[in-house]
Amino acid sequence: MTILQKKQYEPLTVETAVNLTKELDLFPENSILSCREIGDGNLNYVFHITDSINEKGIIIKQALPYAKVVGESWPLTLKRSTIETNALKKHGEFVPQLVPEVYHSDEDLAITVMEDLSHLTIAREGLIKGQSYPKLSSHIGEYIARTLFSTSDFALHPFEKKRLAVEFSNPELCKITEDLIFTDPFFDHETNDFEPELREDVEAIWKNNALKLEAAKLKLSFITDAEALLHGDLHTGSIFASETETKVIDPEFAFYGPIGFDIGLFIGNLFLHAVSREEAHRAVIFEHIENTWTVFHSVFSELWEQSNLEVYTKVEGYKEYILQKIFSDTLGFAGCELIRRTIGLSHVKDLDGIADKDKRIAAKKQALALGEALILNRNKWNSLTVAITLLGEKTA
Ligand code: SR1
Ligand code: MG
Repeated sequence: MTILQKKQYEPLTVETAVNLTKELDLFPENSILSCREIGDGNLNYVFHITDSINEKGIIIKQALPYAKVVGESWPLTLKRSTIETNALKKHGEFVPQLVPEVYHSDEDLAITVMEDLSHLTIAREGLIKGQSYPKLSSHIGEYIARTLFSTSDFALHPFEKKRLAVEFSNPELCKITEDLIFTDPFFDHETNDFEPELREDVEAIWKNNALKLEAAKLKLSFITDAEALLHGDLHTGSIFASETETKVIDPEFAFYGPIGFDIGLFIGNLFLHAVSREEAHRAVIFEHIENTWTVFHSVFSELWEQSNLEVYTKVEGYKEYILQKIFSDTLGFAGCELIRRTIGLSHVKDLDGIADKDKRIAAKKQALALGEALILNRNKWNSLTVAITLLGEKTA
């Protein structure tokens, strides 16, 4: 196979992925390798290569030069593969236990070769099946706090922070977010996708100037607040989990942005999952939502106390001001995620998978109403309990 020598991009197949693995010497000589393409995301190929002799596996993720979800008419930079590799490595410096290990990467082939996580399940899939992940919110709260605090101006020398901000400049992927999360769902745009039964609610959003004004402010914050190296797409499909373990994958949208964006996306996806459940089975998800913020707040505060780089971290009231800004951003970004996953491009299985049409529409209406409330009240609400109460009682 010539792929490695030529270093010329071409999409891998199951055969060339195995050949590449052999060239890279990633398995012992006596290995018998097999390979499956298992990518079910919107953008990339994911090859799972296993060795039946030594019972080991690896993952090769390859970026395609277009968005798989739409097709070749939507070209997309291959540089996102390098961003993903480097973000996994950078975040791995702070939370090695919560991200996959990277074994190899190749910028020309747009591949990242990493740890096999097939003993875990994608959190979204597991939650839909009713699986409980007792550690999920504690792990994600810790992941967010450690990766974001440690890459912020509170922890880094300003030269290093700005060097990283340049390294992780990710305009094309950010543009997807700017369009699909912050713009298109709030206007009558061709990318939107919703059932006719939701048209009245959707048109009310398009006509709601107060809501659109807040969405505009959130979009501006996403574009301009270079606070920390975000994951950038932290939904429950970007997380592998078991009862005891959590691994965050897929940081191809990583860039320097507002800290509340990662928390908001995660919490927003938990809300999307909560509304897909019967009320009686929501309590465990509500606990995860509140616990995410509690753990984030506690670990971030602990790191803040230890920080000695930014002199203002010692000034009374500054930490509270920063955490209040992050909380308000979190609510707003969660609200945008609820709306875009319901009526924009790229839905979530939690809602689209509800077979009963009336129940599906009811859940989607609840997601839209909650999304609006989160955006509009983000500067008034000082806890997540108010948002949770909007969805009903906290029953078991
Ligand atoms: C065209 S990409 C659509 C969505 O998939 C990714 O996971 C991001 O969430 C993006 O917005
Ligand atoms: Mg992804």
